[in-house]
Amino acid sequence: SNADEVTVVIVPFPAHGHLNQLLHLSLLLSTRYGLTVHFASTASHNRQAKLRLQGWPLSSLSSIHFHDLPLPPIPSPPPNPHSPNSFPTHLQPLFEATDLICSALSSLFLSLSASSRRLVVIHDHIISLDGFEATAIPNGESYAFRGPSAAFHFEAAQLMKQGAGLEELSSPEFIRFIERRRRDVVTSSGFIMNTCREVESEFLDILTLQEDFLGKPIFAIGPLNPVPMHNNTDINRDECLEWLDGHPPCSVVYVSFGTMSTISDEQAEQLAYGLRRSGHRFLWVLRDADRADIFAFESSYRRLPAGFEKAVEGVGKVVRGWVPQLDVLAHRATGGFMSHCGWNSCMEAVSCGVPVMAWPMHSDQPANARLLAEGLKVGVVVRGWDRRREVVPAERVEEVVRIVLEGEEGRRMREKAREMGETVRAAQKDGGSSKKALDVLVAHWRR
Ligand code: BUP
Repeated sequence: SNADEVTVVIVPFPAHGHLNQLLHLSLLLSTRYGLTVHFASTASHNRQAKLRLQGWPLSSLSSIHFHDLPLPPIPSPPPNPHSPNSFPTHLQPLFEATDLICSALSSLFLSLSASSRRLVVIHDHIISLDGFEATAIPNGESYAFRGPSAAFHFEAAQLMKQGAGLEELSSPEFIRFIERRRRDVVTSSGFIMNTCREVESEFLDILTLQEDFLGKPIFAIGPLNPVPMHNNTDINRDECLEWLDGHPPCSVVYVSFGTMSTISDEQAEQLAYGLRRSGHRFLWVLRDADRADIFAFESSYRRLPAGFEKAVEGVGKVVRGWVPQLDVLAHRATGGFMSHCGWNSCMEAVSCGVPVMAWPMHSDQPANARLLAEGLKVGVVVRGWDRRREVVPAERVEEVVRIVLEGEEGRRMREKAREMGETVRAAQKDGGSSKKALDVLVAHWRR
C-alpha cells in the first residue's frame, strides 16, 4: 500500500512555460527519487505538456499520474501582437480557469492524503490554492513554485515598493491573484525555484531576506531541464536537427520568442532582412502566441516578404510550427540564440552553453535579459527596454548577430557561455548545489 509513502501533487499554471518547468520537476521526482507524483491540470493542458515534452524519453511519462480535471471549455481569443510590457491579455481566460482547477482539487487532496503518509502539494505561485489548507490536512504540506528567475523576484519587489510596475498587470483579475497568493504563502512550507546558485547566488541571498518570502526556505534546484546529448543516430529526429547537422559548429543563429509572444508583421519583416543581411545561417521559429487551448485552433500563418524564404534557402530555415528547442540548443551547429528571454529559454540556453541575443517582450523577461547580458556576460541586449515600443530595425538585428558570431567580443562571450554551461550542468549532478538542495527537500518529506 501507499500508506507508508510520500505522495506529491503538482499543480501547474496552465500556460506552456509553466507546464514545462513543472513537468520536468515531476519527472525528476518520480524517476530520480522514486516518489509517487500526480500532475493535475485540464485535459487539454495535460495533453499539451506531454506532447511538447523535451529531453526525457516518452516512456518516462508513464511514471506520472495525470489528472484531467473536469472543466468547461476555456474561451480562447486570438493573440494580438501586444505592445511590449503588457501582459499577454489573450491568456486572461486562463486566470479564471485556475479558479476552477483549484476548486476541483479539494477532493483529490483529501483522498490522496488518506492513502499516504504525507501529502506534498507543489503549486505554481500564481495559482492560489483555496482548496488546500495545510491545517485542514494534518499530514499535508505545500510549497510554492516560483517559476521566474530570482533576479525578477528581486526587481518585482523593488517595483512594488515604489508603487510602480502594477499598471502593466493591473487587470482586477490579476490584482486579485496577487492578493490571494499572499495568503497562500503564509501556509506554505517553502519555495521551489528553477534556478541555481551558480547563476543567481547574489539574488537568492537577497530573496531569503525579502518580505514576500517570509523567511521561509528557498530551494534552488535548477536547471530543471535535462541537457540532451547530441545524437544523430535517432531515427525519429526532427527534420530541423538534420538541417543543423549540415552546418559547421557554432555557425547558426536560433531565433525564437517562445509561446506567449506575437510579433507584428512589420517587425517580422525587419527581422527577416536583418538576418539575411548578416549573411549568417539561421533557424527561425515564426509563430503566434499560444491560445488558451492550443488544440482548439490552428496557429495562424505568418507572412514574410515575397520570395524571402526562397532567397535564403540553404542558409536560413523558417519553421512555422514547433521545434525541439532543447535539442536545437544542444546541437553543436547552434552558435547563438536570439530570444525573448522567457525563463525556460534562459535556463536552457545557459545549461547548453549558448550565448543569447536578448530581446525581452514582457513580464519577467527584461530582468532575465539584464541578468544574462550584464550579470553573467553571456549575451547582448538587442534593444534597451526604454525603446521597447519601437520596431527593431534590420541594421540592429544584423549588428547583434555579427557581435555574437564574429570577432573578439563574440569569441569571449561564446567561451564564457561554454564555461557557464559546464558549471551549471555540474549543479544538477552529484555534489552539485541544486542536486544537494533537492536531496535535502526530499529527505525532509521522507522524515
Ligand atoms: Br516556440 C517553442 N519549441 O518551438 P519560455 C518553444 N519551445 O521547445 P514563454 C520549444 O517552450 P513564459 C518551440 O524550449 C521552452 O521550454 C522552449 O518557455 C519551448 O517562454 C518553452 O522560454 C518556452 O519560458 O513562457 O513560452 O514565453 O514567458 O511564461 O516563461
